[in-house]
Amino acid sequence: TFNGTWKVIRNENYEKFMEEMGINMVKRKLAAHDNLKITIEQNGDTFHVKEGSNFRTLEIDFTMGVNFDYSLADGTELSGTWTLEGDVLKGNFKRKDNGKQLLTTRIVQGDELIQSYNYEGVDAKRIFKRC
Ligand code: MYR
Repeated sequence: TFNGTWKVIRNENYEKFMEEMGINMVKRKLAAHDNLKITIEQNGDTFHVKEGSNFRTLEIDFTMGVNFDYSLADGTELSGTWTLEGDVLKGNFKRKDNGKQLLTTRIVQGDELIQSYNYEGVDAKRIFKRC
């Protein structure tokens, strides 16, 4: 279900979320239009994700339930896990700089992939369509 290439088509409350994350206004404006594209390849418990945006391209491998490190485009470092619960990918990450939790989920609904984010009580979504 998650497999394929997805491009972001809209955001919900993402600027507020980034503000809560401490990202300055100039970066927020750029990040809201980052043309994020992700390619997901799932093989059982392991995932290979290619990420491309106006900021960078990178590739990550992770296994369900196994801790890994990930850096945001602004350099903020996270560490945590993805787990699959039913049809929902649940990400439980922590910022390394302040120990605060960042929760995220991915779900495929129809022809959309919806990624939700929660940080310090602020929720946001990014909605992707297949390329
Ligand atoms: C992946 O599966 O794409 C790699 C791991 C993603 C980790 C968590 C993503 C949280 C992204 C938060 C964006 C915050 C921007 C302020």
